[in-house]
Amino acid sequence: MNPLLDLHPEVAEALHHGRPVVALESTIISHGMPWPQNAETAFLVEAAVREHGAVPATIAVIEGRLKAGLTRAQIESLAQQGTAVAKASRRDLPVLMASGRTGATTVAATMIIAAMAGIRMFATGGIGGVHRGAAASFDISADLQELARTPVAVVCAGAKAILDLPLTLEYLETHGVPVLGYGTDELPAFYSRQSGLKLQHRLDTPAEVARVLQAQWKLAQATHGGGVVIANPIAAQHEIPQARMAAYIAQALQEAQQQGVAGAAVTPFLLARVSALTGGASLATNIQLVLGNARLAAQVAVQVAAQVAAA
Ligand code: PSU
Ligand code: MN
Repeated sequence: MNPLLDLHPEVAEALHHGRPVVALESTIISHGMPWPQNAETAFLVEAAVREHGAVPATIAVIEGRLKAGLTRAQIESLAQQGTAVAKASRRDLPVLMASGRTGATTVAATMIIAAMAGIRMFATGGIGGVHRGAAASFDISADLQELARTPVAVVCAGAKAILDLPLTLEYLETHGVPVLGYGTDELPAFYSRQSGLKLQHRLDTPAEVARVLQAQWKLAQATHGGGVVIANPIAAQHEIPQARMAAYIAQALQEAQQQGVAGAAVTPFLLARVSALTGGASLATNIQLVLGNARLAAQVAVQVAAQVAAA
């Protein structure tokens, strides 16, 4: 076992027996949602993974240790401390490890720890991406670079609508990251089912997705290839159509600019502002889309395990 890593006993046992495991991130808990909805959501997401036949492994850095699988108390503490916990992306990991500090892991850092643990499926809300105005700010999430190099499949509701979605897709294409539409021909826009951006690949069942992942992992081994994005639109009854979101997003972006919000603070600021501007509607949608992604990730993980066992 990797000496940097602590596996929760239930996660270790499942991995040892080739049973399905789904990784979950913790930035969404500490920085993506307010207390107490963040703790409630984290527990609901773990329950959704279990209901669909997989073991959840929520990932974080706790007092300098890389953790795959957290206790209830650890999740609760990350939720309660909120933004007092460091937001940990790839660049932050060695500093947190060396200083024994705690960090909530982004998609990028969660992928790294999942890969170290041998977990290939990961569910989140939305991946980071190319920010609007990136030509001037250079603000491109490290999530995209991680998807290019680390072989983990990320189920998400597309990229957050606060981003530049066309440029995010271009970046993923350049870096050879497959983006699979699940039951859709276009990239979902997080709160909304549609973005108007066509995808090249559509799959309609967990078994089909699992077969593509198996192929990608073989390729990744031979070519040092990276991850896969599984883009799963929010259920229709929970979506906020793009036209309604556009004005709120524009206002949140303007406020961020006026207040000089930059760097890692941008994404949490925008999510919180959009939530306030929509009177909490975007938070309810955010919770539902994470749950939907957790269910699909578990279903795909179950299919992967079955296909491996049958091979
Ligand atoms: N999706 C959400 N809520 C979040 C995030 C994504 O629904 O809080 C977080 C993820 O952890 C993602 C991060 O990795 O935002 C991206 O931040 P940045 O743009 O600074 O890379
Ligand atoms: Mn950024």
